[in-house]
This record gives sequence, C-alpha cells and structure tokens, in this order.
Amino acid sequence: MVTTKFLRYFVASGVIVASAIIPTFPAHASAYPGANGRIVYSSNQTGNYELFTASSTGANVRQITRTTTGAEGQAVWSPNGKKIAFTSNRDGNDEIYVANANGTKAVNITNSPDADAQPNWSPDGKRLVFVSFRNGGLQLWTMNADGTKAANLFAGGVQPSFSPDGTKIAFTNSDPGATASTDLYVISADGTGLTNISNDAGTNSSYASFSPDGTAIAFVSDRSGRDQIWTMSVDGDRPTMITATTGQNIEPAWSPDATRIVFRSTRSGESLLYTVKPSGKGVIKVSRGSAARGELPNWQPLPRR
Ligand SMILES: [Ca+2]
Ligand SMILES: [Ca+2]
Repeated sequence: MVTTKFLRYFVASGVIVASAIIPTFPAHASAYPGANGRIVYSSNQTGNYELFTASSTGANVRQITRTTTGAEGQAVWSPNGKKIAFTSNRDGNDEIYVANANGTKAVNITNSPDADAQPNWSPDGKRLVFVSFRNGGLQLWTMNADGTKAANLFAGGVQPSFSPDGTKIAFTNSDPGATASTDLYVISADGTGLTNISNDAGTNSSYASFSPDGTAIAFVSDRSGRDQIWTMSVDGDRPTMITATTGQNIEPAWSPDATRIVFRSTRSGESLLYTVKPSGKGVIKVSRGSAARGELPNWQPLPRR
C-alpha cells in the first residue's frame, strides 16, 4: 500500500500523487560486483527531470536523456554495465525503458496503461523486477528484459532489489505494527518466504541496496529521528548508522568494488550526491556545482581488470 511515508516522497519530489507519476520517487538499487564505472542519476537541473552520468568522483558529466515533456528517473545499470533501465512518463504514462549506457536506443518495454516503475535487474540480466499498478495497487512484478512474460510476484511492496546471487528480492512495504511506517522485507525470487528484516515498528526503513557480495544491505531509516544511511547484514543483524548529519541522507547504492556507497544528502541545504566508505568515513561530494541536484544514483559495474 502507499503509505504516508511514500506520499511524502511523492510530494517532496514535486510530482502529482493522483496521476501516479513515479520516475522521481525514490527507487531501489543493488550493486553487481565489478570495477567501478560511471554513476547514473536523475536531476531536474534543466527544469525537467533527465538522466545524467558522471565519473566516480563526479567529473565528466554527460546528460543522456533530453525529453522536455517527460520525467526520467530510477535508472539502474544492467549487471554487465552495458545497459540502463529507467522509468519515464514521456508517453504520458509511467513506463520502464531500457537503453544503451549513453542513453541511446531507449525502448519502452512495458507499454501498459498502468504505472510501471522502479526497475531492477536480475544478476543474469535476463529479467527485471519492478513495481506496477496493473493489478489496481502497488505490487511487485517481474518480466523479461524485453518486457515479455510479465508475472505478478508479490501483492504489495515498492523499491524491489535483486540480491547479487539472484535468490532473493528485498523491498519496502508497510510496517505490520504501524501502517503509516515502512519496513524492509526479503522474499525468495519465487515470491515465497516473506521475512521482515528491519522490524522497526513506528519508524521507517526503506530503500534496501545489496552490497556486491550480497552479505550486507544499505538502507535508509529515521529511527534516529531523521533519515540517515544505515547498513546491516542481510538477515537484519548489526544495524549501524553510517551518516549523522542534518538534513536527509537517502538513496544509498554500493559501488561495484564495495569500497563506497553513493547517496543523496540535503546536508548542505541542497540535494546533492556524495560517496562514503561503508564505515561512514571519507565522505566525498560527487555533485559538481550547486545546481547539480542529483537524485537516485546507481553505480555502473564494469569487468574487473
Ligand atoms: Ca525529461
Ligand atoms: Ca505503464
């Protein structure tokens, strides 16, 4: 179900809840192991949400979509780093697209009249898990990477993310103890074995991002009183807060070499991208310039040299 927390995100992103425009709604991310490539992110710095890529340090920025009538967001690299999947409403309806790494040859793979959003690749690159309204509410679905063979996976949930071994999917859903808050869950890739891994009734956890080796999850929680980046083991043990600043620290995604986590923060008063070591040390500002306004980062895996 769409909880209060999610509605706040929609409104905060400046998009209309009623029309279910999701491209800038916080998605999900997982990292597939490899060398660190480019960071893809969305930004409304041109006045309309577009996708950009930059180097790991934020240099060499390239705008890879140019659709003034549609918002692009929720971009995730394929496990081989050669494609991106993302959400756009450029045809008037939230759809999932797959494009080359430089944004060319974008193909609408959902083509459904209902909202489709938040794509995330299976580690073999053959399927995507995503969120769709096509059953009349937010639910988890899977489909082939060309959009064929869509199948309902779970009757609820948002922000789905495949584990790097493909056996599990982590996602956000309403907290059974407090319906206005959210917890993190894991299910097997066949939709069975639902397990609550955050168990934080009354506070919000969201945005699970698997580490490249699959042993840890980075996530967002407000259990300290405001949104901060946390890590924990995949079974929910050892929750550790790794940011502690004013503003929000949200949308974590691991680097493919596991040495860093990229995330969005409003600590400066602007919405900018940063990276940090999983220990919480060594913060680097990635966004160049005050108008960069990066959102929803995801880090490209490249073959190890
Ligand atoms: Ca656009
Ligand atoms: Ca659609």
